[in-house]
Amino acid sequence: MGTERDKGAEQGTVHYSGTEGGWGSVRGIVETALRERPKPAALDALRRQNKPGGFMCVSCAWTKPKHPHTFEFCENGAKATLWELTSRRCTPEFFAEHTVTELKGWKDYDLEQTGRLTHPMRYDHATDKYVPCSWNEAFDAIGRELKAIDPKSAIFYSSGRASLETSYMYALFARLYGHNNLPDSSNMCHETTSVALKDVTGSPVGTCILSDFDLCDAIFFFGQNPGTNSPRLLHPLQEAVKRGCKIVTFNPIREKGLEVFKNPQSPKEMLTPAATPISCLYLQVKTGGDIAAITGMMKHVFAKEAERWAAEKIHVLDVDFIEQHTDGFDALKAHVDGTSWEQIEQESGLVRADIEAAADVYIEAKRSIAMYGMGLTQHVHGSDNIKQLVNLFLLKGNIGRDGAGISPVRGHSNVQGQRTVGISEKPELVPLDRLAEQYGFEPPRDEGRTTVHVCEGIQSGEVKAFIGLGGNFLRAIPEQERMEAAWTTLRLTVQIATKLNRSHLINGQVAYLLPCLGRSEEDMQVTGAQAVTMEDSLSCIHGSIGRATPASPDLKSEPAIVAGLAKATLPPNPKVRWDDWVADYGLVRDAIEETYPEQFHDFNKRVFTPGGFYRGNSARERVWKTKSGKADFTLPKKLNSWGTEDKDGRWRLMTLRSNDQFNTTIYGYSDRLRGIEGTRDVLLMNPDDIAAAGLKQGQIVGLASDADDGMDRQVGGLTVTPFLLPRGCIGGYYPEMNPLVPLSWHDEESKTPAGKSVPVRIVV
Ligand SMILES: Nc1nc2c(c(=O)[nH]1)N[C@H]1C(S)=C(S)[C@@H](COP(=O)(O)OP(=O)(O)OC[C@H]3O[C@@H](n4cnc5c(=O)[nH]c(N)nc54)[C@H](O)[C@@H]3O)O[C@H]1N2
Ligand SMILES: Nc1nc2c(c(=O)[nH]1)N[C@H]1C(S)=C(S)[C@@H](COP(=O)(O)OP(=O)(O)OC[C@H]3O[C@@H](n4cnc5c(=O)[nH]c(N)nc54)[C@H](O)[C@@H]3O)O[C@H]1N2
Ligand SMILES: [Mo]
Repeated sequence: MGTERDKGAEQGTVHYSGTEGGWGSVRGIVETALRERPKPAALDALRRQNKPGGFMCVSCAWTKPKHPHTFEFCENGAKATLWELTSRRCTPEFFAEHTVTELKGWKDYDLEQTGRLTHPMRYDHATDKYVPCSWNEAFDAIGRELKAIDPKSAIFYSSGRASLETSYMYALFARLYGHNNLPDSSNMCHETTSVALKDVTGSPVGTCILSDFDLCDAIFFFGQNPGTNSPRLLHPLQEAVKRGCKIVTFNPIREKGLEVFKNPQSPKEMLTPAATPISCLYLQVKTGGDIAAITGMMKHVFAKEAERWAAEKIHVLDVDFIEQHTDGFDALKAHVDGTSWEQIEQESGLVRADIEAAADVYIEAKRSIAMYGMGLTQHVHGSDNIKQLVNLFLLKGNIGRDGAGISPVRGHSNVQGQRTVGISEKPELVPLDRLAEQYGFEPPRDEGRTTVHVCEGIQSGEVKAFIGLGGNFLRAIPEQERMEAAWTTLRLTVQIATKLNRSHLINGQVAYLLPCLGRSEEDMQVTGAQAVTMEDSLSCIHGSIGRATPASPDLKSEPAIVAGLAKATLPPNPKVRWDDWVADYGLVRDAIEETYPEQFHDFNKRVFTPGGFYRGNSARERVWKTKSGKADFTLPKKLNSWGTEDKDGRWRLMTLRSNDQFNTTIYGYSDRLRGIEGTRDVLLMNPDDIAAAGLKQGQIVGLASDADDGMDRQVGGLTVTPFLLPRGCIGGYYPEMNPLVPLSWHDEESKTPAGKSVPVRIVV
C-alpha cells in the first residue's frame, strides 16, 4: 500500500500529510469559534454535548456511548454546535436591506453567515423582499392555502434533524390532512439501505450494537468517510485496531481518517508522534466497482471453501446458517462461478491479489462487521451494492450474532428515527390501522411521493404546495437549475429553518420563512423546559435537553410550529391534543408509545437511559421478515453499479463532502484532510488522466452532463487539481455539482439520487 501513497507524493497530487484528529482538528474548531463569535454559553454547551442529561449533537448520527469522554464531541460536531449558537443574527432589518433577487447571487457560505433567523417572515412579491409578520398571521394564511387545495398536491418534506416528537406530530398532521407525501432527506441518502436491507433481511436498518465493535475481528468499510462525517466513530475503530481487529477499506479516495488517527482527546497521543494506523488494507476501488470487488471476494471464499473442505474437512462457509436461514444460495454460487477474474479486475479497477487479500481477512475473521455510506447508496444500482454486501456477509453467517453484522452509517442525527415514527411516503411501513384507531380517522393508504417524485410533480404542475421542516431541498436535489425554474409555479412554499439558505430564495406565490429553535437551545413551554429524543445509527434512542438562551425571543420550537400549522389547517379532533402536546412533550412520547408499543414501551421512563435505549432489530435476532421468511441471497443485475456504459470522453463524477461543511451548510473553504484549501471550485483528477486528456494542473475547465438523455447541464469555473483517484473517476464538491445530476439518475429501487457516479464530459 505504501507504494501507492509514495506514488501520490511523487506525482505531486494534493494530500494532507498529517493524521486525522490531532492538532489539525483542534485548529478546525478554533477557526469556527473565531468566525461564529459564540457566547460563553456555547462553550458550556460543548461540555454537555452527547452526554446523558445533555443535548445530542446536531451533526452526525453516530451513537452516543454509555460512558462518554469528557468532551464527547469531534471537530465537526463542535463546528455544528458553534454554527447553531453563533452570535450573528439574520433580522427583519437585514431583509429590509436586500431583495431576494440580490440574495440569489450570494454563495451558500455567505447566506448562512448572516446568522440565525430571528422572526417569522412573509415574502412580498411587490418589493421582492421578505417582510416580518406575526406567527398567527403566518399560520392562518398557510392553513387557508392548505384548505383550498387537494391534500394530495401538498408535500411535507423533512431534513433528518427534527426530533422524534416533532416528526411524529408532523407525520400525523400529513395523514390527518390527507396524504403520505412525507419524503425526508433519507430519500437522497440511505433510502437505498431502507429498501435493499429490508428486501433481503427484513429489517430496514443496521443490525449492529455498540458492543459488537468490542468483539469483531474485522471491519469492512465501503464508501464512508468517518474522518469527516462521523469522527466519533474513529474512537471505537481505533480501540478495535489496538486490540487486533483488522480494518479493510474500499474507497476510490485514500481518506485520511481511514488511514491513520490521532485521538485529539488523549493528551498522551497529542504530545507524542503516536498515531494509530487504521486500515490494514486500503483498496482504491473504481467508483461503482464495489459489486465486482465483492464478487471477487466471494469467488475467493468459494475457492478456499473447496480447498479446506477437500484437505481438512473444515468449512469456510457457515453451512448450517446457509441451510437454516437463507434462500437462493445455489443461484448466487453459480453467478459467482460464472464471473471471471478478468471481468472482476476490469469492473473494480483492482487487482486479483488485493481482492484475495481482503477476502483472506474475511475468511480468517470469526466475526465481521460491514460499514458503508454514500459510496454504496448513491448509485443507479446502489441497492445491488448493498445486497451484494449482504450476500458476502450471509456466506459466513455474519448477520444476527454478537460481534458481527451490517452497520450502515447514517447521516443526519435523527434521520433513522424520523422513519421509525412515521415520516415515510411508504404507507406499508406505517401502522395506519393503529393510527386510525388511536385518532378516529381514515388515514390515506396510497403511496406518497419520494424526493424524485416530488421533483417530477413540481415540474408537471401536480404539486401545489411544499412545506420544508428544515433542510435545503432545492440545493440538495438533482437537476437544480430546472427545479428552481419549476419551483416558482408552486402556490405555497413554507420553510421552517434556523438559518437562511438558497431554498428560501426560490418562492411560490405565497411564501413564508418560519424560524425555529435549535436543539442546543432551551425549549420552554407552559409546563417547563422540554426534552426531545433522537434515534442514532445503532437504533438507540437518546433524550436531549437544550440549555442555551434562544437566538431570539420570537422563535418557536418545531413542535409548536407543527401544531400551529395543523390547528390552522385541520378541523378540531378531541383525540389530537395539539395544545397539550406542545405544553408537555412527554404526552407526545405517550402517544408514540401507544402507536409503537413494542419499540417504545415505557418511553418516558427510558428517555435518559445512559447510552440510549435499544429499540430492537428483527434481523439481529435472525427473524427474517422477508417474503421468503429467510435472508435472501440475490443476484446483481450488472457487475457494476454504474447506470450507463463507458465511452471515450465520459467520466464518472463523484460529488463529495469536504471536511468543512455539513451537507449544504458550508462552514469554510478548508478540506484539510484532503489537502484542498481556499476553494471548493475544483475538479479532482488522476495526474495520468490530466495528461491523457491534454489538460494542465491549475487550468480552469467546466463539466457538462453526458447522460444519455442529451439534456444540457453545465457547471463552469473548476480548477483542474491532481488527486490520487482511480483512472476514469473524477471528483467535485456537493452541492456545487448538483446542476449536473439528472433527475432520472437515481437508484432504480429506492429512487435515491446517484450522486457518486454521474456521467459527465470535460468542457475546455
Ligand atoms: N461533517 C459532516 N458530517 C456529516 C455530513 C457532512 O456533510 N459533514 N453529512 C451527514 C450526512 S446527511 C450523511 S448521509 C453522512 C455522509 O457521509 P458519507 O457516507 O461518508 O458520505 P460522502 O462524504 O458523500 O462520501 C462517502 C465516501 O464514499 C466514497 N465513494 C464515492 N464513490 C464510491 C464508490 O463507488 N465506492 C466506494 N466504495 N466508495 C465510494 C468517497 O470517496 C467518500 O469517501 O455524513 C453525515 N455527517
Ligand atoms: N450531489 C449530491 N447531492 C446530495 C448528496 C451528495 O452526496 N451528493 N447528499 C444527499 C444527502 S446524504 C442528504 S442527507 C441531503 C441533505 O439535504 P437537507 O437535509 O435538505 O440539507 P441540509 O444541508 O442538511 O440542510 C441545511 C439547512 O437546515 C436548516 N436547519 C439546520 N438545523 C435546523 C433545525 O434544527 N431545525 C430546522 N427546522 N432547520 C434546521 C438550516 O436552515 C440549514 O440551512 O443532500 C443530498 N444531496
Ligand atoms: Mo444524508
